[in-house]
Amino acid sequence: MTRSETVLSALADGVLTLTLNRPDKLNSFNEDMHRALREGIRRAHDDSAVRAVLLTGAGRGFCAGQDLGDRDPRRGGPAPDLGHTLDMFYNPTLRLIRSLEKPVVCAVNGVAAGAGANIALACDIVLAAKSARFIQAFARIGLIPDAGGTWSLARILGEPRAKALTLTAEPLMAEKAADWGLIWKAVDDADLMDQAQALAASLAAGPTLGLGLTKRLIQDAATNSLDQQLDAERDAQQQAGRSADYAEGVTAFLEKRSARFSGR
Ligand code: LHQ
Repeated sequence: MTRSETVLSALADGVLTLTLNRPDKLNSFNEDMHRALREGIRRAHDDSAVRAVLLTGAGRGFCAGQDLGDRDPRRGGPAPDLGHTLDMFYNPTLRLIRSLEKPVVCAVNGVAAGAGANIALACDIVLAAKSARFIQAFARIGLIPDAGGTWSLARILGEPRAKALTLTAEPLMAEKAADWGLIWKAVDDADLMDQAQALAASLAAGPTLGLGLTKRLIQDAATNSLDQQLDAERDAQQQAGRSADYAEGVTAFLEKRSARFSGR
């Protein structure tokens, strides 16, 4: 399988759909898939035709984290430097997702384990099939939760639930994940892709400059003081107020019609 096949990429109506595509391995990451996903997200940064991203998985799983067959310890040799793997692969991708000033929707179509779960949680709006489960599988193999998991779980869930999920590696079903606020929605399996595509399309047709600024502000709120955040809101609102989308939004409201946003 070539690199481009390990992540399928399709752009339509402003939505770049990236589909993790190693279904026989539950879309676990090998180096090709790491590179292909990173290239996909980088394209979303660089290509103004991309106004939203939809990330999902092919087959019955979303992503089972790192391909554990890639570093079979039975082959012997020195222990791998997994910190290097994070520096080379997961961390740049996580940073690209979080710094992308465009909405990223994730459709978790099946099991999301290890780094696969935490990549989903790094996305902006996460929908999951009701049959999907999230597993912080790391403790089963002697690792720590990576791909931003310790950061996002502790922030979203608080210590008690974050610790229980990561220390036990118990699966968390999609509906409970939604009840806990870890994801946006759990939907019937048959409806997942329709709902995720409709959501991504409606975001892509929206005032994406303002949506991108909103994403950044919400993320920065975690580390800003109120004073810093008020200043950041002022600066972003100044920018949004100068956008063509603001003028179009207000004009459309006054003319009692739907707005036609351009993302500028
Ligand atoms: C897999 C995998 C997989 C290879 C399913 N690899 N083949 C790690 C190291 C390096 C750097 C830093 O970061 C990380 C981050 C991580 O992500 S560590 C966590 C790695 N992931 C896991 O530990 C999860 C391993 N997988 C599982 O526990 C199960 O497969 C889950 C619970 C995800 C799904 O269980 P089932 O639905 O029962 O499916 P299955 O186990 O039968 O898997 C289907 C196939 O996919 C099977 O292959 P086969 O040839 O037997 O049909 C699995 O071997 C393969 N597969 N995950 N991570």
